[in-house]
Amino acid sequence: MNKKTIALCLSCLLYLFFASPVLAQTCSVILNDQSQPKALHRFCKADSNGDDRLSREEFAKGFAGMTDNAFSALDQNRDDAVDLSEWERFLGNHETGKEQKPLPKTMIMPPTP
Ligand SMILES: [Ca+2]
Ligand SMILES: [Ca+2]
Repeated sequence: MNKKTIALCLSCLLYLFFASPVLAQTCSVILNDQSQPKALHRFCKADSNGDDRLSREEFAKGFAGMTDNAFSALDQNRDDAVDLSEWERFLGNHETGKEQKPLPKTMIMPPTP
């Protein structure tokens, strides 16, 4: 392996390590990790079929206080499910008292209609 190849491999590894922590999260990991935020545990407990996404029905059961409008606002890619990354983005936007890096513009929640 020459130096260029090694540098390329290293940058790929760094990219995977830093760019995809959200993608690496699954409910099976979260539910076994008590250090994960309670809101994530709640999301995963509401995921009754274990696909790491909440359908409208699962969302309504797990978060009875939240409206259908909230679901629509959370479902940013409009696939009629709230996945873990959408949920984490929501938590990041709404968390208080915890330092948050500013989110890129594309990740800011649209206003609730
Ligand atoms: Ca589900
Ligand atoms: Ca979605």
